[in-house]
Amino acid sequence: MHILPQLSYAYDALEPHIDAKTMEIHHTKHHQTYVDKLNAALEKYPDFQNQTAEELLRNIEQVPDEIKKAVQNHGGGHSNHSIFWTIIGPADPSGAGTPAGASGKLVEDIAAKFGSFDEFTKKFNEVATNHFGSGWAWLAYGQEEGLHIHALPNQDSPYMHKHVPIMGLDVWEHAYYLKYQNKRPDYIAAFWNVINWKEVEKRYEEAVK
Ligand code: MN3
Repeated sequence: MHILPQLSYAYDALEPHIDAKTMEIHHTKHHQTYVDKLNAALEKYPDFQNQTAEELLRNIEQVPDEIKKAVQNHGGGHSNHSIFWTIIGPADPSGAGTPAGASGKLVEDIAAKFGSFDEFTKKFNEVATNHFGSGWAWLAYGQEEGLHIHALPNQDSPYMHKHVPIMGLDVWEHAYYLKYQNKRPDYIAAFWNVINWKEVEKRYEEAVK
């Protein structure tokens, strides 16, 4: 049984950047629905019930055809949101969570790959802004291409493409519409204030091991 993970902070902890109501609905309604529909899809397939969402997605070609699309959508939704809640969080008052305060491999490799941290944020914002319709913008790691930025539609997971999601931004309207309405770029700009860089860095270090 897949279960909804708890957040390590309150729904209002990301105010004013992401509002409490959006956080609550996003977590308790949207994410819960992905969890429920993933469990429902796996009901008749006990052999697949003990795999994590990440394992199911990494080996999506082994998932039976009858439930492949459901696992892609709802397993992807469960995995993506589970990551998202950990890579955002309340701002660290010491500044240690900001990229400026980070001295690790991720910041160095971002600069090496994208030219500078500013170039990286610019590229990420462009990809997130220009993605048409629902989906996610990802900073992902692949063994061949290293760090890269790309958007994926709907709840498609980087794991399905043999990439490790390092940092992602949900650009479905449900992630921002209450506060930002049609102004997706304002939501994207606000996102940079709530990134938990320690967690992002940890994910990258795990990925490159
Ligand atoms: Mn969402």
